[in-house]
Amino acid sequence: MNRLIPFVLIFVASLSFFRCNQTADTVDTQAPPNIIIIYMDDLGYGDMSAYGATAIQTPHMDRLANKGVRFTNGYASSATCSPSRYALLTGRYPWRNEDAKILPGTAPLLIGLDEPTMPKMLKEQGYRTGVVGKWHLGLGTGRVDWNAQVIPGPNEVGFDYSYIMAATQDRVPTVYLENGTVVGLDPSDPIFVSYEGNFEGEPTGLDNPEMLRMRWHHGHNNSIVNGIPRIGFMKGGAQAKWIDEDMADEFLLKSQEFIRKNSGEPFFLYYAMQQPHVPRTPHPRFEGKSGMGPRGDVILEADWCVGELLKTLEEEGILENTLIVFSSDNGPVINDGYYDDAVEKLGEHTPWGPLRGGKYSLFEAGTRVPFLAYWEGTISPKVSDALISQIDLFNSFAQLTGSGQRSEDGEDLLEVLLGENPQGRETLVLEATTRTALRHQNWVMIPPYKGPAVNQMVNIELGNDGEFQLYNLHNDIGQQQNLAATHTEKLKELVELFISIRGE
Ligand code: NG6
Ligand code: CA
Repeated sequence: MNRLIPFVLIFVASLSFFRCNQTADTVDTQAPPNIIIIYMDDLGYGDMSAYGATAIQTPHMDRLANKGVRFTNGYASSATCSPSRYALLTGRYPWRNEDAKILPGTAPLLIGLDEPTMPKMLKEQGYRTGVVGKWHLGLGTGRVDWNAQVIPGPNEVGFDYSYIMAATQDRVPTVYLENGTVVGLDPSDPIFVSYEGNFEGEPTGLDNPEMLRMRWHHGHNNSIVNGIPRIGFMKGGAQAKWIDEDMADEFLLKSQEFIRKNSGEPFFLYYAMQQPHVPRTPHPRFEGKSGMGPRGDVILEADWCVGELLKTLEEEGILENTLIVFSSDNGPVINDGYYDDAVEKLGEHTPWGPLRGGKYSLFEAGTRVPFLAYWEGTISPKVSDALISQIDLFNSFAQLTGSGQRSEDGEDLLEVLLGENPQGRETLVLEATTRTALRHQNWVMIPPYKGPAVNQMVNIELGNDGEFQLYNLHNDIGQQQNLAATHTEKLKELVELFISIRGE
């Protein structure tokens, strides 16, 4: 099949799908679609009803799934956040960058200023580019003054607009930054941030349990913000601190504003939601709604946000000219450091679906995530078993928008993304906290790794074993049967392939 289908042809091919009040004459065949990436934080393969969850209903996310392409073999590059986000935006394997690990809130910008990025590429194709939500890719060059303009950041690696939290909801600084400036900062109450030590006289989760409304289980016992103990120390900036329960509304609103402002031209929006990462702080509208505690409640909240975003696209009349890709940065975790009832109220729900492991794990649930492509009127609904990674979105969007740029490790899977081709990748390197494994066709090979089999704190199997592991996902999606000892030829094939890619 000709892999160089320009977007114009896709439009022409899809004209029959356009509503009858639109004719070929009124459709601008030159206009590339808007692109939105909705990126969840720690949403598991089994956390949506479209992926089989029955204890929780996610109708708006399901709409994307049921009216778009629902991938059963869609991957984040990594089992943690910063590496996956790095791969998503650069199309480069994060294990090539030794700094691509879970970053503290004071980490310098992880993406090199000369590195190709998805937003830069799309900007060159005439897109207005924006990021709203969780950044967690570092800011500045080493020592950030949060009271001045914080650069470089998203705006220096391709985004025209940014409204972000610097790292995670559980890490300081707990403020929003708009285009590099802390929102709502009172200059007479400057912000200081440290990951080394506390500021004199400031309370901490460790020393001041009486001040807490959410207790820490492991880690998360440094500065207290809004009664929630965080990772890292922060002083000052009282007026600028976010209200955790309002975060979903805030990011939604900023996304809607970006869409409304740019609905007349092609835009790219990276909407990086914070749910269901800890601390799980649903708006009171969603409190208790899932019966599963805050983890379930924030999934319902996120689902509602997706519905509101779709409404905005409809209101602007651009739903049929917008490609939406929905996914998650890594797999699920139940207890990620706070006592928040997630374990106690989980009931029958299985956030990992039929997969083994979870966040931080080299087993499938670490990196295999919900992965949807939705383009009303252009994509015909289907379930695709094609192997696809978020790392492929750079090249696929380049192809879609007529850019000649290609990233280092991505593949052009535009036809796969649009559900027109069932043949995805053959091979993908999986990553979890700097350890790597290889998926090739239906096989997964995990090399021997020292380290605990289970992270007891989060109660997740990490995939470590002293021996090689080999699984055939075709009939063993739950990775129960290690075939390394009996399928030695296959093991050899995958090990050689792995070494040829990783160079070790
Ligand atoms: C871990 C945190 C965890 C979470 C994770 C990052 C502790 C003990 N655990 O270090 O709570 O913040 O980092 O998650 O501090 S991620 O989705 O952004 O990668
Ligand atoms: Ca995450």
